[in-house]
Amino acid sequence: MSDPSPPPFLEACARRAPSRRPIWIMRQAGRYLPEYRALREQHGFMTLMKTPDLAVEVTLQPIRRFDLDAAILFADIMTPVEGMGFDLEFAPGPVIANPVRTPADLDRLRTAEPEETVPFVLEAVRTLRAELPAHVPLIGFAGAPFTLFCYVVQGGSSKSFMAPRGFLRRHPDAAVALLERLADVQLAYLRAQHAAGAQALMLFDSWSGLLGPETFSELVLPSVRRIRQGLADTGVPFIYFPFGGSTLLETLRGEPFDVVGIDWRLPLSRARAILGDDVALQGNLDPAALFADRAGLTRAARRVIDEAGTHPGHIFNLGHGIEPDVDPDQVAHLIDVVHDPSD
Ligand code: 1CP
Repeated sequence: MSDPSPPPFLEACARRAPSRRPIWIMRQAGRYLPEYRALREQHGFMTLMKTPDLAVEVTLQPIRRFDLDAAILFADIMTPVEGMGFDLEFAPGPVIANPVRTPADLDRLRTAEPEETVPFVLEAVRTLRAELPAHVPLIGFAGAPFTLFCYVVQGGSSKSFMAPRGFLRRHPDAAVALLERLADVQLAYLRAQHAAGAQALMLFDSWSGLLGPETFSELVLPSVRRIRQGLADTGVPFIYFPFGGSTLLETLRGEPFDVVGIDWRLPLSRARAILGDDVALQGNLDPAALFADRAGLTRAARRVIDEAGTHPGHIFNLGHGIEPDVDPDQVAHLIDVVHDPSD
């Protein structure tokens, strides 16, 4: 018989003592793995993402190699945005040929069902759910409305995202309308992933840290709540990750999020003091710690564990995605330390 104990990742999300401290790694399927690079030499990123067998294979690569406690679907936060009528490419970050520049541009946006716009994602989720071992839950995900707003108004990546931040100030009503449209599309997308078998749902808010707390809570947080509320009846854990968002945590206290992701800039003990005990924390090893020697990596991982304290709601992760030139053996070592920190 297989192990009857509940998956540690889901236990930690529910703030119940897990049988071991769970760990997964943002961007765990990616370029630091030779097996990913081999596939990527044959196929473009869009093809990997849009071909269910390939997306399944890439998702499973790190699960085969490492003793990880969760899998994350291989897709991108921009994937469902194409269905709204945006021309999307990756170079390697997202590039949008027809960004939103004026409020009138909102009129051309479409809202279509995920089954129509991203059937390949849903098929990959169904297959993964059947293929993953029982102790490795599948995380579905989407981009948070403001982060997607940044890309669709800027038209690509940026350090400061001044075009979207300017749009937010110049056209607050149109900005809120666009955030709501994006929230509705992401909500439908996450619900479809859940229906296809995703066991936890994560919202990546990579750029909300560019905002001050007042702007964030007045204009942006309502669109996150809209998604959270729309998922309540699914009963699966909801993870919100405001990257660079340490200065926003006060505004998140008391929100009904099961898990909040913390980047490496804020020790987990301080995040815990701000957010209170009613939430699990995910994070937050500095991705650069994987470039330390073994002893340095061990120390850095143990420090994160010490900072997490005795609260049962801790999911070990990096504070942001893994870097492409990390040695996979370092990842194996990190996972060992997290599972058995006293060794
Ligand atoms: O060339 C390639 O191989 C493509 C590189 C790549 C990959 C592997 C991109 C382009 N996206 C992805 C996959 C991806 N993106 C996943 C897969 C699941 C995983 O293993 O974690 C996830 C969860 C994302 C999420 C994502 N995409 C975020 C949120 C997390 C974060 O990093 O802050 C963001 C901001 C994006 C946009 C994006 N897509 C790709 C790149 C290079 C970027 C970042 C661009 C930028 O910095 O503005």
